[in-house]
Amino acid sequence: MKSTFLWGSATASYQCEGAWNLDDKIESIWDVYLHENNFENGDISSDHYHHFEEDIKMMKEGGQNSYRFSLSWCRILNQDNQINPKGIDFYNKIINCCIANDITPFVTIYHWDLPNYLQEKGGWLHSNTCYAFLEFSKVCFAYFGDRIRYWTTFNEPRWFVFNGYFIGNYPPCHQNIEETIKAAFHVMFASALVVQEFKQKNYPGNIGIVHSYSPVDGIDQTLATKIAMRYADNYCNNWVLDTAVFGEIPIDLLTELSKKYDISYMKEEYLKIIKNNTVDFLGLNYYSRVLVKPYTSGETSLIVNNSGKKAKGTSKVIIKGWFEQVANPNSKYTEWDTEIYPKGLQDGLVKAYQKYQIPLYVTENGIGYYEDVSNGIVNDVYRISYMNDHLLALINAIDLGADVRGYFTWSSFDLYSWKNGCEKRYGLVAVDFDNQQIRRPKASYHWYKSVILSNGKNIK
Ligand code: BGP
Repeated sequence: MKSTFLWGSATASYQCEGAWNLDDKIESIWDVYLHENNFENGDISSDHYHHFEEDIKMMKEGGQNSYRFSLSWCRILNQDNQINPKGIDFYNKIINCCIANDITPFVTIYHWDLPNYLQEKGGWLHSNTCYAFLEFSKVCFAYFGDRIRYWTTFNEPRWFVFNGYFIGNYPPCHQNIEETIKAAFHVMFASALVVQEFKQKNYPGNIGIVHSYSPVDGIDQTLATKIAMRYADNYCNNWVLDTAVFGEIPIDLLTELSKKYDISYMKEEYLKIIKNNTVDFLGLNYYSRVLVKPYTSGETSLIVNNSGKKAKGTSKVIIKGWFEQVANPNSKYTEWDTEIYPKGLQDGLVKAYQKYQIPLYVTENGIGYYEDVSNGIVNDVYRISYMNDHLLALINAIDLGADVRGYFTWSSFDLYSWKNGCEKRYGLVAVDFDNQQIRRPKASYHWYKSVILSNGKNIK
């Protein structure tokens, strides 16, 4: 591994900061949605807002040299688009603390916590939100750009757009295919607007986007399966990756969509901005691949388990006329029905590099588990084994020629797992949510440190 390789871990503002209404922060869609429905929320969560120094020090002591975190729009700007100095101050402190500990900050501008007032004005269905996002990004660049060298515009457009507008289990909880397509387009346009700003103003460093990467495999080699794989790849990956890297939405995808839907809001002037403002690198979050077969029957349906409860064998994706996702009877699955398939990371990184030819970072990878953190050290051997196998896949991909420059495990410490609540834990460090958010490193934290110190050599 090169000496510049980023060995890190990742979090997101809403999931870990807590302090939901402190220091003039305004409400995000998640605050409103979770409060209104009486769902478990991130009001306090890991209270990173008050523990960030301790957390960053632990990263340093754990050998990590980079921290991926996101900026909360709701802390930085108020409803009248005025800058909140307390929000700026908070992120200045985080960034400075990273730098003082030799930790490279790796910043996500948007990890899903849209200001609620913007949702009330139409959210991602409205191009005004794209320009509001540009204004927010300008503030981020102006205040933090002197010290940040790695920026990403969005975390996982597919995940938050499909959950919010198609499945309806994330705010704004719509179930509408036309809206899904429109929101997806606006997010990709907003990303390009921000890339344009970054490049025009010549900020130092690089800018990318983070994608929930699902490399596609087929059940066999037949032509029908290959066609299904192409549909699945467009659906899962290409609309984000091709659009961000090549500046073009796949034409066969647009052809399909335009047969059924009005896509006239994809104006030439917007497409031009997308074309001319492509990313410098890709952040790929990898949890699993997708295995597909040709479509047989049934309505379009997307069932994912993020109820917080274990539910093996319940996930299902059918896109009518395009493809069906199938389970592999020979694979292991997590309790939340995610296939554990490290080879998918190796293949996916090689494939992505061959196609896109720009630097890649694995910006999330990890396993959620129910764990008792109330006493002693959590002996998370399953996490060690999961990370070992995925790091081996990453090293193999580098050996096969992929330019992979960093690995961030999800997550730095236990945090709020969206609709899954706080019980499903991903952290290298345990957070005792019932006992003043006390932190205790898990076995995986020490193991990861030894991996980093060996520069990956003790991965087997
Ligand atoms: C990714 C998100 C993260 C994180 C992770 C685990 O999609 O970027 O924010 O939450 O998935 O998912 P979950 O917490 O739903 O188990």
